[in-house]
Order: sequence, then structure tokens, then C-alpha cells
Amino acid sequence: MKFYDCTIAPSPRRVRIFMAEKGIQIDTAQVDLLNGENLKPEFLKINPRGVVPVLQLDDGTCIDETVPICRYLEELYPDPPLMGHDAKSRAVIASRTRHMEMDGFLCGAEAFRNSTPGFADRGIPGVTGVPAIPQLAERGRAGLLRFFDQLERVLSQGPYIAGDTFSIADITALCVVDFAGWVKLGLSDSHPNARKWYGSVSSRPSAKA
Ligand SMILES: N[C@@H](CCC(=O)N[C@@H](CS)C(=O)NCC(=O)O)C(=O)O
Repeated sequence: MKFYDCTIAPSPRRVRIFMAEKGIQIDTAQVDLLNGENLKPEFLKINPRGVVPVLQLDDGTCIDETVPICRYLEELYPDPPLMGHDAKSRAVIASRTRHMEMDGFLCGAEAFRNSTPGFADRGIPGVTGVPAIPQLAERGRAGLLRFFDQLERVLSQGPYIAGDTFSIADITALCVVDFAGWVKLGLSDSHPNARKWYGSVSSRPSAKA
């Protein structure tokens, strides 16, 4: 297998943390997103959408999108389970992971891409040519602030995002909080439970992945 990664980017980081939690090591190729290597013909043969992460299997099949990649790895390497251990926990973790993506990650991407000069003609990840719209950066920032409040609410009910154990939902939320730092937003004094959770998950060895 080969993992197409970009060290600085938050989506492949989710997979790297997932692999680190499971102790998996996979041959990795770096794709230089800042210089548009993801938009060059060579990478577009791997993923015509022009985004990372991608996991290329030994038979050449390329799987993109973080969650399906993690699902595949979860099935190959079930321990420790990071996507649930029974029907209910799998559904709860999938649901919360989707919340972290839709309510957090997308807002971070909107805030960052629409306010960063190098992305002026890359308003949406990958092959689009869709221009950035500066006003959308404000909407993304407002969404991130709402997301922090959402995290606080969830984490005032339990130690992790989805149930009693660390899961892919925590990995996703951790990557969103760190991504929000790119646009200089973060958890505040009004998020004590989320801050405590952040201190705990970001001190796991996998967070350095
Ligand atoms: N929903 C996708 C998002 C993938 C994505 O947006 N990847 C970004 C890096 S975080 C990317 O490849 N961007 C390419 C670009 O900016 O052109 C996933 O979870 O894999």
C-alpha cells in the first residue's frame, strides 16, 4: 500500500493519527499542495479530484476521502477499535465524526481558503478553478466559533466526542481545532471542558503524527 500525504494538511493528518493509534506504518509519498503538485497530471492519475489523502492498494485501487481510508484500515487492523465495536457505537461515532466534519472542518476550510492569497483561485480543494470569495472567510470564522461552543456542549457530557473511548471523532475534532489556529481562532475560557479534552488528546503520542 502507498499513502499519499501532505505533512502540513489537516485531512491527511487525520489518517496519520489514526494509523499512529493503531501502530500502522505505510509507505508514504508527500504531495506538495502549496506548490500545486496535487493538480499536476502525475497526481491526477492517482486522484482525478486532486486532493489528499489517498491510499493506493497493492492492486492499484486508489481510495480517497479520510473516512473510507480509515474504514479500510480499521477492517485490516481492528485493534484498537477507533470506529466503534458494535452497531450502536459505530453509528454514534459515525454521526459525531460527520458533525466534526460538517460543522467544524468545512468552516475551517472556508475561513482559511477564502482569506489566503495563495488560494485566490483555489476556493474549493482540488481541481476546480473556483475563485475564493473573501466574505466566505467571515462565515467560516463564525462557523468555527459556533463549533467551539458545540464541542464544549458535547464534552461537558463525557470525556470524548463520541462515548467513553477515544475514536476517529476525537481525531477529527483535534485536527479541526488545530486547523482553526491557522486563522487564529481557538478555544477560550468559555470552553473549559473542551480545553481539558484538547490538552488530553493533543498530548497523545499520535497527535504528533
Ligand atoms: N473530504 C476530504 C477532504 C480532502 C481535502 O480537502 N484535502 C485537502 C488537504 S486538507 C487537499 O487535498 N487540498 C488540495 C487543494 O487545496 O488543492 C477528506 O476528508 O479526505
